Amino acid sequence: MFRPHHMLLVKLGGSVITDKMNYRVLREDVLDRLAGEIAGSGEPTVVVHGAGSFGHVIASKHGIQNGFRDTSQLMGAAQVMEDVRVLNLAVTSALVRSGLPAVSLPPSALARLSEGKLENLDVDAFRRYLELGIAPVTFGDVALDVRRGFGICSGDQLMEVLARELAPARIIFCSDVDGVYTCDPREDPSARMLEVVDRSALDALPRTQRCADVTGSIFGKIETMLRIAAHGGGSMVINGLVPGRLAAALKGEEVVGTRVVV
Ligand code: IP8
Repeated sequence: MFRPHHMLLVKLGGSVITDKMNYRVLREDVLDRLAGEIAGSGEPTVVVHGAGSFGHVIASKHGIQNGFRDTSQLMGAAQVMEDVRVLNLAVTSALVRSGLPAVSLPPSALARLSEGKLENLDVDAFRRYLELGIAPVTFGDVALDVRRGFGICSGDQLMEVLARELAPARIIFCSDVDGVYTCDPREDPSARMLEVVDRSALDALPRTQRCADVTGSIFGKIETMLRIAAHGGGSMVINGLVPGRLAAALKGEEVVGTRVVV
């Protein structure tokens, strides 16, 4: 039975489940392990995943995030929708193989944007599948935009709306690093991980990071997490590449990572 206060909300970042450097390359071993950790929690869960190399390159090449301008974008939009569906099927299948009944709920069909902002999502469908004991799986996708024709609905926008509407007990973002750092740990060895980030800690971070994503940098992600926290949902960024960390975080154990609080 669906008990909202036990419900878990997990984002599998595109950088964790895909090889971000190579178009449409899945990290199958990582995905299978994370699916097992999610299935092992035994609690009702909504899974959101990013697009990684299945979405960002082609979306950016065709400017899908800026809306419909001309027909030359249409094949690009269709290609991105196809590619993220391929990724989504891999995620959903991995969950089902791990013993968790799961269903795909694609934003291209169930969401409406307005000027790039997620305004409308069929949250009732998520609730009803959860009540049945089937885990909804949604993802960064192309979606209809009532002002711009189409746009990009990111996994983080979905996290924000689902966190607000479903009030999960735990909200976990899986990244490919341990948490939020003072600067990019891959480029600067003096980078320090922050255990807690609030508004003032975010404002103190140097804004130097480059970003290839059409949906924004780590700063945009933290802004989203701060809005989630303002609605009463503390969330955490953890490293999904470390075996067992997601499983422990889902159980509410103390794990290495960054908590985002108001
Ligand atoms: O990876 C972006 O979603 P994200 C979706 O969650 C596309 O930022 C299609 C680029």
